[in-house]
Parts: sequence; C-alpha cells; structure tokens
Amino acid sequence: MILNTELEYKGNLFPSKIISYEKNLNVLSFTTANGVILEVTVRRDSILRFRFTTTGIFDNDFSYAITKYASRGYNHLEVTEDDANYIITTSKLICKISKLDLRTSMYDAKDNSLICEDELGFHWEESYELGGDIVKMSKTAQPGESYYGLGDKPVDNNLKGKRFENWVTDSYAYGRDTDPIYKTIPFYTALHNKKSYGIFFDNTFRSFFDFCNERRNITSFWAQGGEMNYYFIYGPEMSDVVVNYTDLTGKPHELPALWTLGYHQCKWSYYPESNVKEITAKFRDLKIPCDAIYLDIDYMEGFRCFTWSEEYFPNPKRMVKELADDGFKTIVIIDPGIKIDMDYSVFREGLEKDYFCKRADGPYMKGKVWPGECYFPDFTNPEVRDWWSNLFKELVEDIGVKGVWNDMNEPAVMDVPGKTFPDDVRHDYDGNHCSHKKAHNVYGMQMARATYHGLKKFSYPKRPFVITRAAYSGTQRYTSSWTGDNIATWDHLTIANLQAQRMCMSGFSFIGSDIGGFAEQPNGELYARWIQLGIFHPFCRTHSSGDHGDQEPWAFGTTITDVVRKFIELRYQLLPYLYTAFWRYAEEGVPILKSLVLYDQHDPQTHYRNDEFVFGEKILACPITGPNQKGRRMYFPLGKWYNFWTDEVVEGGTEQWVDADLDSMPIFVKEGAIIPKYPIQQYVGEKTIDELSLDVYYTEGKETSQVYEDATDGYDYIKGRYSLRDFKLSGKKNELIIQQHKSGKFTTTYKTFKVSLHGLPFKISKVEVDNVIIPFEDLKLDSSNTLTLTKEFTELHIIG
Ligand code: MIG
Repeated sequence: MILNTELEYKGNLFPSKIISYEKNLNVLSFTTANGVILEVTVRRDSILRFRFTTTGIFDNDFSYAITKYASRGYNHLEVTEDDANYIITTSKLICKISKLDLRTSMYDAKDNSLICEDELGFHWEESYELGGDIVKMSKTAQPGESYYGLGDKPVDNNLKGKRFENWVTDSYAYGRDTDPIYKTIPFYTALHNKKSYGIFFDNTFRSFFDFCNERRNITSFWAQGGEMNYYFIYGPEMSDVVVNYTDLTGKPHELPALWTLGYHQCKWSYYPESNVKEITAKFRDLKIPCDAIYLDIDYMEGFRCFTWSEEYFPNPKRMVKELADDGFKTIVIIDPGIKIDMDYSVFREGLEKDYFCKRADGPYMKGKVWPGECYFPDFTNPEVRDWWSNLFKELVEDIGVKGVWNDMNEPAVMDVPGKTFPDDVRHDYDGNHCSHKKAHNVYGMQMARATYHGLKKFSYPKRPFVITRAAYSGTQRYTSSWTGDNIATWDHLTIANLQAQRMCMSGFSFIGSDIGGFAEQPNGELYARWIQLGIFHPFCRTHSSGDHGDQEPWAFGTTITDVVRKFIELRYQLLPYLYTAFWRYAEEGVPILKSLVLYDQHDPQTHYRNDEFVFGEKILACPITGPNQKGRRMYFPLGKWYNFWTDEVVEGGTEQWVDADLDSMPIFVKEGAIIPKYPIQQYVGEKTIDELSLDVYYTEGKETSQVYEDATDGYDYIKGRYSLRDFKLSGKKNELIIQQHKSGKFTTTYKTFKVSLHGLPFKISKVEVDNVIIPFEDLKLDSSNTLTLTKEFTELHIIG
C-alpha cells in the first residue's frame, strides 16, 4: 500500500487499540496502547478535523492555510460508545471511531447512510532519511464514487483513476497530465449516491493523492513528513463542501477593484517605454477595451527587484501617470531572487538584517535566477514579510504602479536538480523553524502575502492587486493567479478551461490562463477561440513569452481583431454581472465558475463533463476547442437555456449541436435570469454609467437574480456603501412580474434601467410600475420589447 519508491522501505506501522479517551469541549482525544493519539475537533456540524501523532505529543498547531476568520460553532455534539466504537454525533454527521485500531467511518446524520470509511485508515512509516514519519491515510472508495478538485492539475475534471503529487514546481511548457505543477491545493471533493464530501489534507510537505489508481477501490493520501492532519467536510451538496472549504481557508480579504476584472495585456517584455506606449495607443486607436498593461522583468536594472532600467524607462513616474491618464493601470513583475550585489540597497539591507534563507549549516541559500546569483528572502518569517511589504512604498505610492505580479516564487532556481531550493534550507515558518521540505509549498504563498500587504498599505485608499504563480491552500485570501507557462496549442485551450474550473472548485476563483498560450505562437483562430474562453475567466490576460512573435489582439489580421474586440466588449458589458459573482465569492465563498458537476451533482450526466461550465449563476458557456469548427456538441444541464445570440430556447438534460462560427461561441442564459450590463467602455471608469441594462429572460415560473455594485474601488463598501438589488421574477402565461429589493447605502450614478425582455410569449398590452400604469411613450417601449424605467421601482408588472 502507498509504496514509497524513493526511500528505503521500512514497513507500515498502525495504531493499536484505544486505551483512553478525553473530551475537552469540542476536542476529543483518543490514545492507543502504542502511543498514537487521534485528536478530533468538531469545528462545525459538517466539519471535523482529524489529527494524529505517533509520538504521544503534538507539534505546535500552526497552519498557513486556515484563516482566523473561519466560521466555528455547531448545533449539536454528543459522544457515545458501543462495544466496538466511539460515536460522535453532530446535527449533520455521525463519526464512528473503532476502539480496536482508530479507523473511522462517517455517516449522514439524517439518513444514516455511509459517506466515507477508512480502509487501513491512518498508518505511517518511519523515515530514517528525513526523520519523522511518512504519514498515510487510505479510505475505501464507495461504488460509483467520483473525485474533483486539487487546484491546478491539468487533467479532466473527474480525477478518478489517477494519482497526483503536490510539490509547487516551475513547469515551463507543462502539458496535459504534467504533475506536479505550480500549485499545491490538497483538497478534493468526492461524490457518490448523490452526496458529496470533501477532504482537505492540510500538510505542506510533498504530498500524494491516489484516487483508485493503485487499487481500484481505494483512495489514499500521504505526505513525506508532518502530521496526518485533515478536515472532513460534509455537504451533501458539493457546492456547500466548496463553500465550507473556502470559509476554512479564506475568501479574498477584499473585493478586487472593478478594473482588475477588465482585460489585461502582457508580454515578456514590453520595453522600452516607447514600445509600451505604442501598444497602449493601439488599443485606444482600434477601440479594444483594456485596463492593464504589464512590465515583465526587462523593466528593471539588471533584473534587480524594485529598480528601473534608466535606459528603457528613464522616468517611470511620468510614464505611469501618462498611461493612467489614458486609462491604463501599470502592473510590474517582482521575483523573489535578490541579486548578490553590495551596491544594491535591497540586497544590502536584506543581508544586514539577516533576512535571507540559509542552508542547514549556516551558509546562505545561493541560487541562480534572472539576475544571476541571488539570495532569497525567507518569506515565512513575519519580520521579513513586513520588510518586504515596505519595499513597495516607492513603486506604489510614488511611481503609481497599481498591481504587482509575483513570479518564480515556487521558488524557481535555474540549473539545479529539482529546480528549487535543496531540502536542507532552513525557514522560520512563523517561529516553527523547519526545513524546506516543510516550507517549500508555502514559500510562494508567503511571498504573495507579503506583497499583498505592501500593495494594501501603499495603494490605500484604493484596493490592492496582486497576481501570483505559486500557491498553497489559502492563497486566495491575498491574490489572484494565473496558470503559468502553457503552450499555444488547442489542447492547452482545453487545459486552461479545466484548470480554471478546477481552481474555482478548489476555493481559488481569481484565476486565468495566459490567453493564446505563453510558449510558441497561436494562429489567429486559436487566439480568437482562446479569447472567447478567457473573457469568462475571472482573471483575463493575454500573455506570451514574446520570442515567437506578437500576441496582441491585432496581431492576426482584421478578421481576428474584430472577433477579439467583440468578445472583450462583451466582457466589459458583463462587468456588473461578473462583479456580482465576485462579490458572492468574496462574501460567501461561492465559486465564480461552476463545473457542471458542481452546478448539478444530482444529474449523473454531469459527473464526467469537462468543457461546459456555468459562469456566475446564470450563464452557461462552452468554448470551441478545435480548429475549423463551425459549432460543437455540448451538454445542457437540466432546465431551459436561452441561446445568448438568437434567444432560441434549449431544453436541458440533453446533448445538442450548437452553431458557433469563429465570431461566435456557445453561450446560454438560464431562463428567468436577469443579466445586468454596462455600456462598452475602453476601460473601467471611462464613462459615467447613466443607464443599467437588464436583460430579462422570461420563464413560466420563478427565479431570483442579484446585482451588486459599489464605488468600484476603495473600502466604502465595507461600511455599507454598496448597492445590492435582489430581483424576484415570476412569469405566467400572460404576465411577468419583477420585484426589486434594494439594500446598501451606495447610490448608483444611473437613474434608469433599460429592460430588454427576451422570450416574452405574449404581446405587451399594459405596463404597471408600483401599481401605476405607465404609457408606452414614457417607457420608450419598442418592437423588440425594450423599455426604459426608473431604477427605483419595487414592482414591475408586464401584462399581455
Ligand atoms: O523564467 O518573467 O511564468 O509569465 O513572462 C521565466 C519572465 C520567467 C515565467 C513566467 C512568465 C514570465 C517569465 N517568467
């Protein structure tokens, strides 16, 4: 079982029988005759934490993943016992712990059905080479069980039959099935008998997950050190499992500024200044909306972080201001490696303050990255993080940079085996001193966290924006992310789709891919199809390595430029819709993209779907993922869906062909939805929004929709200065009623709604607003059922 191929195999050890049990409020401890302790913490009725030690004593309880804001508390907790088991009962779960060997099994408290049970359960192998244990867990796979999640794995949604490794790795030109890559999110959801649960294995060492790969009916996970420490999260709805995991590991600490949800343009690298200006000017000339322009490593002086090349960027402050005047936010890259150079103040300071990572016996951790030989700040030291955050003062406060992009933070090191630090490097780990084996997977996260605090401090009163490549569970609290160095191939378009969906169901929604592909060059068709997918990703940026040609929206001829513009414009129209979805994510942990299984786990057809996904709550999208296609077959979840382009209605629960020439893609809107839209802008804030469009999709029945808005930036929304509209739609054969409930203290700039009624099955004979009949002229009612009315209504009544 769980064969350890790298080390001398010493054999598995197992807990023996329980000899004592203690209960301390919600913490239950079970001690075995051979000195193993299992500590079960009841965090919520549906969340139990399991922690094991084999030495009779637990390490300091510390986690970078779990947020201090996580909800706690339960309605019911009772511990009983029978001959064979201790039995923990909450209002959601029953957990049995075998007195013989500590094996556990979980049941639904409502119907007593089995959800998950240990096979061998917890066991371990002593590690002579590393010290400590290789900690292992195996569970019996239930009949028909499927598995999802695990962060950025570039594989199909359903993980069943596969084995994975978690070790944050710089993976230039990774491909389908490359494992591991940039992120470690040791959380999966499982589904069987229409019920879902999740497991979060909060262990930062190199870890492994096996979903019925080694043995057909066994799911296991293990790590090369640390504790067997995992959270069991029960649904039974998968969406609740994901929401609860996100609650545990954290939601974004603030909403992103609305402009960060616009379109971003990047390349390695735009320089000198004149080149940057050429690019931004072209966006405005060609009227392709864009909010952010990126500077990759060449803006620096010899790749020294926090410096500027005098030759290429003689006056960054002026340039950044000029770009800002034209609506462009400047975002710059910052890597972890600090060039060894006594004339470089950041290096000198780091050295003087003893902030760089060291090898086990004292020498500095020296490694080659872009600047040449470097030392690396120990971001797991809170004092170092504080220092690092303050280094952003000039960049942000003085020069006016609006976002920072953290790259190479796996950490990546060139020309060495393993492409990262050696295992013996020491880390502070917030006072829990340890080696790189333990700190590796969180190094990039802690760098992004320090960067985030810098941006937050110096951008104030605006909101911070950070993007990171490496991540561990919980990183979503601080930053957005991209999927790393992909390739300009059709398969990578599919991979980008899978990775974005997977990240969203792993609690990390602010994610996107390098649109068009980083390595190699897409043709125009691939680029256009990728943009079509990309506008539905929370983070939407074109990026390329630049050495294979241009990758701007206009680089592939006018036909492609027109398609790209059309879709980026659609993104800008949908900004209030996306912002509302983001608000739900930041507020409640609801993922912005929903794979079909997450959207409707009760429909078994969804369990193996990959391409289709729901964007926000109401829009179903499916990219075209191959060349020369004029459409595709796709699966429609249950319910009725309006074709976004034609308003034709499709009955869900079936797979159907959808036309989609190059200037189109399959997009559908759920019946009953109300979709808010802004006018097309070249950048967020270009226009004062003087009307909000509401696209209403008739249904015979009821549906609710929301629109969240605020000042688009700043922190006033936290003090209640936001505008939340709750719409209740109810359609009958001959009438349509929309009720609006408004909350929050923010007053939107527009005074009117432009309501477009789609699929109305009757001819309008009368319109009442709050019980008053309104003449058609006042409503500007036209033949396409579009009407204008005050945003202040409580009830709109459309009568046939
Ligand atoms: O070794 O900064 O993934 O987005 O353009 C390559 C140069 C370093 C890797 C990043 C990529 C970035 C590139 N970086």
